[in-house]
Amino acid sequence: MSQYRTFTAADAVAYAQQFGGFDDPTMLVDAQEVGDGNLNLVFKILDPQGVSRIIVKQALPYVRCVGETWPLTIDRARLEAQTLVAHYQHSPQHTVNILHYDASLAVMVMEDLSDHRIWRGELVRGQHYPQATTQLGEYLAQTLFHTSDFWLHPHEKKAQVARFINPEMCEITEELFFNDPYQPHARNNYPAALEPQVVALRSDKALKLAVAQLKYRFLTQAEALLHGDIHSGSIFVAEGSLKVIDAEFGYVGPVGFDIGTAVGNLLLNYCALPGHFGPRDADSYREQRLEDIRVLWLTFAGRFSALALNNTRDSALATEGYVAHFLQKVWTDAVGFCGTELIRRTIGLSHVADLESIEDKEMRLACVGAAIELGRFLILIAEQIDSVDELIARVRQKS
Ligand code: SR1
Ligand code: MG
Repeated sequence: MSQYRTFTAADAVAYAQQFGGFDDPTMLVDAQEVGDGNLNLVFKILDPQGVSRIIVKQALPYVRCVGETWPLTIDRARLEAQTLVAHYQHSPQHTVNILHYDASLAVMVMEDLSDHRIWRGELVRGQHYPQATTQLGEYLAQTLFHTSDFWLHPHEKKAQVARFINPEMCEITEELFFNDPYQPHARNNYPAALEPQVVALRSDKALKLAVAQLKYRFLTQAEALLHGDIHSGSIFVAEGSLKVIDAEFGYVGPVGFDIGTAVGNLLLNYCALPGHFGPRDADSYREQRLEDIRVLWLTFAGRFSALALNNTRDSALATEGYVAHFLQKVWTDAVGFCGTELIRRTIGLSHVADLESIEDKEMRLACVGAAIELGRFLILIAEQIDSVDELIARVRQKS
């Protein structure tokens, strides 16, 4: 921490010149700060033609979207870099390449993805990337399998748990996902017109019991090295390509959390689509989103299962039927966690552009209300939804 200073654009250029791995570092001449997330500084490092060549990212010692009143560990930069490096080992096609990181400056240098676009923006514009969900399912299967007890030696697995202990970032998730939306809290943020719906959530005992069970799993189930925040804003897409970024919430937790977050963000988009395309024209986009969810889960489950059936070294875990049993539990968790993502992104601190960018106020209200209701419904019936087709049928029935 002693060395830490907040980078200026000039610092970022100098750092990229030193650690960017360019034969001629003098070609890096300028920097543009483009961070639009909740937490960090992100600099595009430009050549003399103004073309972005490489990225320098630095963790600020506080939550950027709130300010210095909410201090936050800069060790998250180390955790982010190490999680991405670990994931890159298992899924190089779909993980951003970290070229260098320095824990004391909380800074990392990574490949430039300017030829890609953030998936969330594309989903909002109705742009379909046919391979994105297969690629995301593949990324999740490779990274989660190879960091789980199905693959790692038990000593290695426990060393991994220790290396990725991430208490401050986990605390954010623990509070924003599982506590804030279900109680009055200054961080909550929702339209006054939805107060009756929010009050109803707070007094729904069955819902709060189900959320408590999900939180307990998030707190205790050290299953695999999660990305920890795999929403559509943490994913870049281009034609035929998908790259995951932003893993500062990485820790060893329940596999269903990553799946549920990914599915939850597709469902947030599903809920928002009528606000962008009108109720009737939204139908075909919405069907596409449901198909995305189907492909995502089936790709993940199929690949994870094949990897586990062929590569599990532990004889007990290799018992016939255990992988299928494990994946069934992952699925149930995922449906529940997905519900909590829908609720925390509508009632809690951190919202999504899918809903926020709906121009018509009444329509926006209707879409946000539908997302809250769908989230509540999924948390309550997660145990009864035993397949992705059942999930899709229930979502259609609800909307
Ligand atoms: C205080 S951080 C709020 C949210 O932003 C990040 O992207 C995570 O999703 C976190 O929950
Ligand atoms: Mg992020």
